[in-house]
Parts: sequence; structure tokens; C-alpha cells
Amino acid sequence: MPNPIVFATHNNHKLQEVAAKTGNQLQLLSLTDIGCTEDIPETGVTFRENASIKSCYIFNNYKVNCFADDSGLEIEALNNEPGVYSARYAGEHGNHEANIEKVLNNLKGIENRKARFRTVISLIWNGEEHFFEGTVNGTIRHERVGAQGFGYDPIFEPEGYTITFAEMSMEEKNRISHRAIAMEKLIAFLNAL
Ligand code: ITT
Repeated sequence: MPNPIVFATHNNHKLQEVAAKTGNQLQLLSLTDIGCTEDIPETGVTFRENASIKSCYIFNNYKVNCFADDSGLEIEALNNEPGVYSARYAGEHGNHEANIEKVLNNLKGIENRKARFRTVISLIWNGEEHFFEGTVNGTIRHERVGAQGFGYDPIFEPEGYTITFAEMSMEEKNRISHRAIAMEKLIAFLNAL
């Protein structure tokens, strides 16, 4: 069993997915566990920069092994929007309803519904930074379907499926999602140490 590691997120859905994915392979700590309530400003313009900003913030202030996930939805017909702005696409951070509404409005009348979810994880392990990425391709539905998951899950249908992420159990989403793919790489890296 490796040493404890902090997952630097204030998003509980992400935390739940990652905890379910790692099971007992990692001794996962949350920001709450280390008493961190600060909002970490995401000033980068790429997933990689923002993931790094979050993990470096925690490492510099708490001196612990940690990782952060920066993720989002890239829609081909919208020049890869909302991208790094996924959490605040409609203005207010984390207003998923408004964000989905904006995507559906912007895609009105557009036939190309191709999109992908991306995650970049920055891991700081023994003071060194490592990156892991995951992508899942899919399409944007015309309406919301499903009540599980979070964020854009009700409008995202992964390639090879006829249901949205929001219709999948966490276990099922965790087999194919962008975050799950990046986490598998992180776990493999730590197991190989
Ligand atoms: P932390 O920065 O505290 O981790 P956050 O929610 O602000 O939490 P991001 O900055 O990485 O995280 O923004 C990710 C946004 O992208 C998230 O709020 C959703 O809108 C969207 N997103 C990312 N992964 C998703 C997923 O698996 N399903 C649905 N939407 C997702």
C-alpha cells in the first residue's frame, strides 16, 4: 500500500468517482481531510496548466503527495468550447444546468454533435510532477437524459453506447470515462515504483 495521497478537488462528484476507481489501491485523502477550504484560482488556459496550478498549490502549502484533475468537454462544432471553461461556461462556477442550456442553445440547428471529454491529471509525488491524460469521444444529445453523474453527463453519449453518462452507474462510467483512463495511468505509475 503506497503512502497517503491527497486528491486536490472541491468537486465531490470527482472525488467519489476517483475513490471508487482506486478502491483500496491508494490511501486517498480529500482536501477536507487536510483542512483545506481555500478556493484555488484556475488561471491557466489549458487543462495541463490548471491541473498543475491546483496540485502545486496543495504541494507548496501542505507539503504532501497529491494530484489534481482538470477536465472538461470539447465540442468540435464550437471550436472545442467549453474546454477549460467547462465549469463556468455560463458564468457562475459549477452551475451545471445553465452550462448545459448554453451548450444546447449554441448547438441549435448544428448537425455535427461530435465532442470529447478530456482529463489531465498532475501528480506531485516526492516533489516531482507527472502528467496523465484521458479522453473519451462521443456526441452531444439534443436533450438531457439520465440523473446520475454530474456536469454535462446528461447530454453526453459516449461512442459505442446508446445511453448518456448520466444513465450509467458510477461503476459503468468508471470503466470508460476520461477521468478513469487518466486514473488508470496514474495507478499503474505508482504501482510500478
Ligand atoms: P475542481 O477544480 O475543484 O477539481 P471543478 O468542478 O471546478 O472542480 P474543473 O475545473 O476541472 O473542476 O472543471 C471541470 C468541469 O468540466 C466540471 O465542473 C464539469 O462541468 C465538466 N466535467 C468534467 N468532467 C466531467 C464528467 O465526468 N462529467 C460531466 N462533466 C464533467
